[in-house]
Amino acid sequence: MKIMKVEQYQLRLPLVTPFQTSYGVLNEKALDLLILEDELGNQGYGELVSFEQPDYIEETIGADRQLIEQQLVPRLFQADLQKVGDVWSLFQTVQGNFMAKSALETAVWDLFAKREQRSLQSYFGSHKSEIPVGVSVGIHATTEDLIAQVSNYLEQGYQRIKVKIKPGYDIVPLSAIREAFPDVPLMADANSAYTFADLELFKQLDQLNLAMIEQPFHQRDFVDHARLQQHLQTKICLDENIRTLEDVKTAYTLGSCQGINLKIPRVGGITEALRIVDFCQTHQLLVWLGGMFESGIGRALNLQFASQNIFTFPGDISAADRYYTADVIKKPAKMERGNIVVPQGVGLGVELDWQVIEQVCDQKQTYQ
Ligand code: OSB
Ligand code: MG
Repeated sequence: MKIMKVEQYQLRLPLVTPFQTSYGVLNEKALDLLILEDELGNQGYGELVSFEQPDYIEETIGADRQLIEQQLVPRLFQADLQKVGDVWSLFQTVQGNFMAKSALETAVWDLFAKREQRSLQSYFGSHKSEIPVGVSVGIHATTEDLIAQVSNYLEQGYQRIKVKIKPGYDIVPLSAIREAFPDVPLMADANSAYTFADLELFKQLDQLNLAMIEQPFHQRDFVDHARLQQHLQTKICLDENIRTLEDVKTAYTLGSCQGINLKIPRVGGITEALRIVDFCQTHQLLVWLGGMFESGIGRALNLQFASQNIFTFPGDISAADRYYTADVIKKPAKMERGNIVVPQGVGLGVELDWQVIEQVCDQKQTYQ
């Protein structure tokens, strides 16, 4: 397969409600839609999910756009892709920049699936038609607001609540939720905001019957996460730390965590994500699918990927209306009784909504 053309639409989607984490507040999400075209005129879709600020990880959407133009697209144009895994090898000479690679790599997977007239999930050997989902709840001004929001999500049917924490906003809001909802699968996500000096706080959180505590410490730390895990019954789950299979091996070997929040873009695409799933399966390490406030394109990918049997813990894959007022695809994802249906059809199984795309598009690039 030859890639003949790449179109990149730079979009801005306003959030339904601001999302606050230990990094700051997000009011709207910048994201790029990538459309790859092969020599037969098939199109594959990818989403560039990186943020404008280099806080979650070091990548930014600005730097990723440059890398896509200067390094990745030229490699794609030179290649003759025989099989879907070839694009992973093609990008191996570019270090890091996982989300940039993923935007193109996942679009190539969609292209192959469309050429071969099959769904993306068929490549993963999965047949599940719907998957259980949870919701990630941002930092709120008051505990009352937080409880009201959690209660609203639970009424909608979400099967698991994840709450963002930061120093000074942790044990009080989490205890309040636990008291109000004693049996709800509940977890906390610190987005790297603490250090081992906060051990006593984590021992308190350990009493709340949390499903997991996500990413308590620094994004490159494996050693202190391992020390912390030894003091806790609650599973530590790593997010920011995990960019490659090698990171998973390090975490597993050192005992830095007992769960992995796997995000396809954060590990550079589907091929690396599959390698990680395989390792987790072999070593019985809990893995579940996280999110990056994707639009309908990235969410369709997440739904296809999360339809594998290994994903039993509800992912951070919420309905489109939890994130945005309008989506870039027709038939945006809906949640019913805590589940979202995996899009059917070839490839990602989605149809673009050009009316919305044109409304929210700042700029378009074409490479050919
Ligand atoms: O840390 O998991 C995270 C969103 C953006 C960046 C990082 C994270 C998150 C979430 C929400 O927690 C995930 C989602 O619902 O898309
Ligand atoms: Mg996280």
